[in-house]
Amino acid sequence: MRDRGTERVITEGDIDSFFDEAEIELLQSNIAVEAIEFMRDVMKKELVNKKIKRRGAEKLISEAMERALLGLVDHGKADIEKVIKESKKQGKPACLVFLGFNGAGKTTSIAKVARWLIDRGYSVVLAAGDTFRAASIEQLEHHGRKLGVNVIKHQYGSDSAAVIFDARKHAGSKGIDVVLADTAGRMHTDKNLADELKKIIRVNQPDLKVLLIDSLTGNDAVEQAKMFHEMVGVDCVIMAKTDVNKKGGSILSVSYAIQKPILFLGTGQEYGDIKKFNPERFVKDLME
Ligand SMILES: Nc1nc2c(ncn2[C@@H]2O[C@H](COP(=O)(O)OP(=O)(O)O)[C@@H](O)[C@H]2O)c(=O)[nH]1
Ligand SMILES: [Mg+2]
Repeated sequence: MRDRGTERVITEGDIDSFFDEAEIELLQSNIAVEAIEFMRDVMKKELVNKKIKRRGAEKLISEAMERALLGLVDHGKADIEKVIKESKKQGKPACLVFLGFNGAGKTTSIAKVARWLIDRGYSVVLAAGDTFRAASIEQLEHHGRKLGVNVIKHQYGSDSAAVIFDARKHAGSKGIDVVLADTAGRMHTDKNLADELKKIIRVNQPDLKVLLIDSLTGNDAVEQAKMFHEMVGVDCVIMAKTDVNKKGGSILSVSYAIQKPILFLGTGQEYGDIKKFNPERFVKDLME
């Protein structure tokens, strides 16, 4: 920094050397390289040529850092209740389709979201749209029984789009507010997954496409999010298993990569283990 008596002027080099020092720590907490570059740019725009007193430097930088982090993750609110109310006005049930790889946490999160909605007075039906994975239908039915909600299912191997269509029809005729639809999540290379998901979306025109990301995925989380987003367009994200992986970086990176809000964080295996995501609070906690 150039000295001007007790005042200094912040240079680009100051920000660069700050990031050179912080980069490893940021990467280790799973913040993706492109997200770090975004933060570097935001901080340069805010701070370069600012005059500061020697004492105030740290506070100024940490405040700019906080705003840069918020910029990564603040992509509006995914307001699930608003979506439901708008569907209701149009006289139809809201349809939420859950997407993500096997093991990401789709089925568990559907059960948690169902409970969350029931607690808020909404009626729910589940659609067993994962007709591929062994025991997936039974797993959903198990949750349905425990939660006291109906599960609409066909046979294994049947057309997932049709199962979800039936669940919507069922909900429409019974005046049920929300359809939560499970889907299959086979691996990357399986082209059929893309075809199947595209068909589900085309046939059912869901109100929210909710992507499930396993927090434990680490850096691959960003690639997964981009892949699903390119495939069908994701509206919002649930990050599961944040109780197991305390690093918040992949949450920021995923949200930044597809410029979509985080809806919930999964925080455990029980139905109550789901938390509405609050960007401001999240960034404040991260800075501590
Ligand atoms: N600790 C923890 N485990 C979770 C969470 N969400 C899901 N799981 C577990 O992750 C595993 C896979 O979840 P599942 O819902 O079957 O994933 P799916 O294949 O995407 O449907 C199960 O053992 C779940 O209990 C979470 O937020 N925290
Ligand atoms: Mg499942």
